[in-house]
Amino acid sequence: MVLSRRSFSALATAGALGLSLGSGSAAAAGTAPTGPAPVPPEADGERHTIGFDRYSMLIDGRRVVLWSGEVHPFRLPSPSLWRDVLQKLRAHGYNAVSIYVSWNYHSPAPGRYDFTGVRDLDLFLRTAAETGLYVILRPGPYINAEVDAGGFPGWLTVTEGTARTSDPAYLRHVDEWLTVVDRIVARHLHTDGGGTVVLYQLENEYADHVTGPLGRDYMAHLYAKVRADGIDVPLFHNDKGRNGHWTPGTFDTGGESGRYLYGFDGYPSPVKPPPDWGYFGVGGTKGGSTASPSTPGFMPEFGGGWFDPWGGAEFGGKGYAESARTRDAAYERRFYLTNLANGIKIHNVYMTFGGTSWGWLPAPVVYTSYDYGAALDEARRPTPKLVPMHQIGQLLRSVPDLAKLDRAGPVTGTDPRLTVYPLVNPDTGARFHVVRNDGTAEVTTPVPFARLPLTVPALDARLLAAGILVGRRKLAYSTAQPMLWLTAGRQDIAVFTGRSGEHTETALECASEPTVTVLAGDAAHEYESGVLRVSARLGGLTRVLVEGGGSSAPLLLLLADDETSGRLWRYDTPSGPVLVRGPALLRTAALRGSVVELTGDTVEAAELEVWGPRGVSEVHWNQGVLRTRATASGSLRAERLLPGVPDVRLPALTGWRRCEENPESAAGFDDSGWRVADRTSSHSTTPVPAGQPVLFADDYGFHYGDVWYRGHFEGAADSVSLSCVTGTQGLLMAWLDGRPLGTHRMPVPDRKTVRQGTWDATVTFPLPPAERSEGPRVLSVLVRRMQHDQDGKADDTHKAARGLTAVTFNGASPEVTWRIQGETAADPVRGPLNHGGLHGEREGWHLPGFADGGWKAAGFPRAERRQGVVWYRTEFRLSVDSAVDASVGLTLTDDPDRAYRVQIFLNGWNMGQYINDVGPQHTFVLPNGLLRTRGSNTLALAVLSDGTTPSGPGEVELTLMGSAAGGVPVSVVDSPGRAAG
Ligand code: IPT
Repeated sequence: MVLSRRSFSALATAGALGLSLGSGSAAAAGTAPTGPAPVPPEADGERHTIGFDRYSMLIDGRRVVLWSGEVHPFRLPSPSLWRDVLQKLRAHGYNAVSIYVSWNYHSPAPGRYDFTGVRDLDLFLRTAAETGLYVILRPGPYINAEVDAGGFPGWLTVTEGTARTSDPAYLRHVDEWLTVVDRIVARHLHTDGGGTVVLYQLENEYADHVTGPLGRDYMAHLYAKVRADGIDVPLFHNDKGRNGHWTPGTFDTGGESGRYLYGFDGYPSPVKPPPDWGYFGVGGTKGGSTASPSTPGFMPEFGGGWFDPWGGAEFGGKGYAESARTRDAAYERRFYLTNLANGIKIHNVYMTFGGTSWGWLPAPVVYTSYDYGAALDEARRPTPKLVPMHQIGQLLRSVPDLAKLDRAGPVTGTDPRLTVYPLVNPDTGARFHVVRNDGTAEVTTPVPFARLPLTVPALDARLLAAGILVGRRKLAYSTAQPMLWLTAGRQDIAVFTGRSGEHTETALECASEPTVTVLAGDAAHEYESGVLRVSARLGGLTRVLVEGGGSSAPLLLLLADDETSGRLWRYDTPSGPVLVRGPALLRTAALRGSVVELTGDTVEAAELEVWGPRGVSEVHWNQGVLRTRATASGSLRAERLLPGVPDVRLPALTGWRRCEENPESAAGFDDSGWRVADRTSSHSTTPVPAGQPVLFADDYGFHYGDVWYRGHFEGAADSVSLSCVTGTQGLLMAWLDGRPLGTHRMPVPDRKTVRQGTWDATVTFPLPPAERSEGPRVLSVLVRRMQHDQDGKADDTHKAARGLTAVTFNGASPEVTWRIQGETAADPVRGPLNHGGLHGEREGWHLPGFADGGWKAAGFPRAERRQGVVWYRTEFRLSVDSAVDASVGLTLTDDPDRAYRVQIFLNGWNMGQYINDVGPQHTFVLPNGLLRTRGSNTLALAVLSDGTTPSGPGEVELTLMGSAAGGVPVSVVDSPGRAAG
């Protein structure tokens, strides 16, 4: 008989529990089976039911707690690296990934959609399925997400109709977008085994003031549209807080019920105690499930960090190290365990990998890095924040009792400084306590069931369990947090964790006295009245082997401190689970006969120890055969350490060549090919000034980056007043007949103004007396637009103008003909957000292969005073070992008083904007794939300086942000040069 992967695991599960389940009977009966979680999902071509009840999602009738991390494919423009990030999620215990799809990233113009190359959504969804992760899909149409216009395409900012309402003019565009997205998504739904998409979000944090008909009809329209497109998984919306907005029944779902979930987002302050939104499930009093009693607790976004604004510590921005510090590993334990205690069973951490808002993607409120202080940093490196995620994620996978919890009666006798949430699984009787310390002093407390007291460090939390199965035995209780259990060969293995140095007590029910061997570490044990108590001080890995005592199978008890637990990797293969200890990451494990083939990463030299199914006798690591020996723990252990990562040497950047631009400022520049700015009306929310043409760049099809204006007039004037709207950090610079008039920069926002500012200004430049005589004149203006505002409140704020808005001459009223020039057609490979309208960008100076032979050699640092734009280009070669995953960044540093900014192009890709006197970002990630780690690369820097100070660049160097031996194979991302572009 040939067993499919799924029926094999069902049988294995039934066997492990000593039950006699017929294959598939649990799913068929619609009951929720207990036992270890099923193997990770895959695109298996089989039908699956995806439902839910008030406790959790039910996939094929089986309870699943979704433990998800938010990742934005558009913030990692190198498709090979998607696999790296997704493998890191899976390895660390996540079973799902949540993604936004950003409309603007895929659509350069109405009716034009691109899902190829770095935009290959199909590939991302395939990779997620291959990695064994469920997918939560969030295609907007509005996403917010700190991206330009909250994800709306530039072209949508000039269309009629009120966005985010049922206005038919807007819905026409929305339908076009959803049609193309849904066509791809429909191939990856888990319902028919095409992929692993199990949930789909409509809109995003839709404002409460639109709960009237315009909003309700809009939501109903989206629901109907998505269903009509064949999306048959449950749909949901993310309420901005636990407000009870957009719960089932609040808008028309076409007569369907039970296929729409209520979800709400939470970004609580990390310096206050975690909020109780009330319990989802049975029991509990306030809030919680009262909003939506028949759907499970669902947080589509829970803050795992926070975004950082421009400006450095003295302004709003504190840098991402600060986001990671205030929402550290202990924050995760306190807040996420509280969420679980409140019945949240679909839990998505925003962000888990933040990535990079490259090009003109970032909304004005953020700079290029979107590191977010997330568990995986912008350079894809695991941070210590992954450890609690790993512990909790593995726990949810191993202990299905956690998927159905009711509040239990109160616990008495614990220290009142602790908050205790008692929970019980009504079917299995398993009990859990989430114990949290919101104080700044460590608390040691008696706990009712244990002999040893429990210590909870300051500002920390833990989960205690009693009555769960660990392999073929039952846990009476433990003061250490259970992490996982599995069966490997003839023995069961159970892992418990806690902080290093803690005294823990773990008690197992044993019908008779077992034989106990302490194989490693500091542990003592005693047996009394049917209970074996093992007390251990956590440090490294304590190993206790329990044999006999009424069970046929030995149990290896592993007590791991945090650091060690982060080096324990469970991987479920079709032939059974594998547990690996030692390396920095386990990516995959596969069994071929007696060989277990492992792939993964090391940073330092590391031990390797493997527990696998019966019959495994040989271990391969990253394709190499290891010599191993069998241990008393029932594992195979490599005789030698796995090597760490070899040194990675990066070259100095030399051979720079320099070229000045902005010919547009010169009187004689030929602008006859430019668009005449002669429109008289606009759909913008910014009023068109009386008697003046529309100057808003978007109205002429220029949506991103810099835009030039040339105003031709005759006659004398004393001064000119220029009004512009730019978004934070925008600027305007002007010339009259090639002579600089000056620059106006938006002030660096402070903490208060960063969000509310409209970032408009009017600046008056006196005209030089020599230029006041009659005669043809040209006023040239360059506006660095930052991006469009987001539309978080659904009041069309993304339609605020960008660019010049009005120009008034003083002392004369000449007739002016305005011509405008912004970006050229969207780059067919790099997409619409890659370049703006600088002369160099229009001429391809940023692209590889551009003939810069005529440019002059130049060295850094530089100190020249000039209003305008200067470009620098160089090439560099890398030869990073292909077995090394190096994370490389470009770092710019200079005297912070120098007023200039740099647009950074790597092989033609716009990797972000550096503002020397604003900050805080100095290092820009250059993702592998865009970066040729074995070959030649082109760097181009477009330096914009206002001429008030000497301008750099100062130091420009490559930085190694981290490295690991291992990684994933990386394909070079197509980076066409001038000829092909
Ligand atoms: C929530 C958005 O849904 C999400 O897109 C992102 O912008 C996030 O905030 C902040 O990074 S909105 C919520 C904070 C009101």
